[in-house]
Amino acid sequence: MRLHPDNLSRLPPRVTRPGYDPAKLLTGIVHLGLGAFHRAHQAVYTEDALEREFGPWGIVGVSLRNPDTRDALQPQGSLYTVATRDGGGDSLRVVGAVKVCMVAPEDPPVLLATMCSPDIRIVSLTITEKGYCHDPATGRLNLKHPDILHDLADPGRPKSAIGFIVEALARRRKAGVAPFTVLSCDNLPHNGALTAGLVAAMAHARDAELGAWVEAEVAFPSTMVDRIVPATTDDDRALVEAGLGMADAWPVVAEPFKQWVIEDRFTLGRPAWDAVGAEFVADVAPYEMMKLRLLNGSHSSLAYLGYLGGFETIAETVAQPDYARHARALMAAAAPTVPVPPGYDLAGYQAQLMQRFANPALKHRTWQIAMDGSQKLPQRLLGTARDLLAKGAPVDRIALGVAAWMRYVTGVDERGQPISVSDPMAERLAGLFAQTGPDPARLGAAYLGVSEVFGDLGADPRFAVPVIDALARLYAKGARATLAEMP
Ligand code: CS2
Repeated sequence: MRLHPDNLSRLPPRVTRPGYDPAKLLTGIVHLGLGAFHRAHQAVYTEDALEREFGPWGIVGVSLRNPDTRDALQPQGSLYTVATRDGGGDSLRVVGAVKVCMVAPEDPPVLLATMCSPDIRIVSLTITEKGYCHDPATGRLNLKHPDILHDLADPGRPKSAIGFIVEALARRRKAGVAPFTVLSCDNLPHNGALTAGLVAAMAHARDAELGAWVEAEVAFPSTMVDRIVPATTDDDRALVEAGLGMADAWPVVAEPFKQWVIEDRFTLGRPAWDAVGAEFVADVAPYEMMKLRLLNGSHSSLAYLGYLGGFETIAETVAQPDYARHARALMAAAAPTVPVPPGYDLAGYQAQLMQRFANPALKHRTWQIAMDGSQKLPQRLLGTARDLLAKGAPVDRIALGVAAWMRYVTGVDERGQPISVSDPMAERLAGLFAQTGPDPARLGAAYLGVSEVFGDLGADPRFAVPVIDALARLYAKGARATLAEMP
């Protein structure tokens, strides 16, 4: 038996299921980036909101690259399970908020037509950092990005999320349909303003009037999103199947904690997310900075150092006292650079992060978090370093994380084995390593010269010296011993 709307009544009583009739759900949101994170985060908030206040807010979930999620969910009437996991076991919930699944490259015009429907009032995004096709150091649209070049040349069959949004907005404008609200839910600083800038830049590149209209008429609220959602494994599938008494081809597994902070600027309305725990604020910036620098900054640092030290998951990594000490010290160093959101106690926030990282039931792979570091470092670690330098404060903990990233992206681990580096700049970084070899001074200088990542920070000796020093220690002693010797 397979999870399906017709089989909902056969689920064991302890499995939560939609309290509304999924057949009656109409769609109002197009979500680009139908990954595990969206399904365990915004879709769950939307599910809660539908339970509280039913309305036409079903989600059209769109994969921008491969058909796997659609292939798994379509035979299930788009239903899937969220398994919430901590040491005490799993609680299972079948979610119905994703009403339809689509694969953008299979038929771009169909997705564009959907985005142009007046019923669609929000287009949300979890396309990961690299999906924005921007220059991570400056936040500007990369007009040389192949997908952006393609979408400018052939706007009716876009490839990039930005290309889809611009073309859909242009068509709505022409047809006199009010623009949807664009809601970025990625871990990028000022994600609303960043997305607004990218969409406007592409619109301007096509037509100055369209650009001006985007700037004047389209709302791009910023958000801070948080929930740890590791990639689903076959073991997860088996556990969920046992709990459901039927198969779910692609459940998602998440920690109990979740948080969503949103700016309330929705020109065509929104689900009752505020009634179900999302926090609406005038300015997301302090929340986002707190989360990016404390959670994601230590996540990335732990991921590179943990992987190099031979640890598979974050929980295993922080079970090592020297690694836990590093994460605490990194957060303590970064905290003074973070504006404290109203009502927050940053020390308490950091302690809670350590507990979340330690959740032994989550198999969150260091390799997964290590992905796309070239796109992540600027907002996770480099901004912190800049602010610390401006205060004259030491940057050694930040520098160690950056050096571990460098050591990692060479693609060779501490035992000389290959690392499968997944990063849009992987080839370029491997090419630089091929020129310098494992010489910390030359390698460090070459990587610090990658201006898309480091901007002008790479040329600042107050940063470059501790990074190269840390890289030398990582090469000489390895990650574990380097951490053990940190004061
Ligand atoms: C992680 C994030 O993969 C990563 O880079 O740092 O996905 C992290 O788990 C989430 O941002 C938590 O909200």
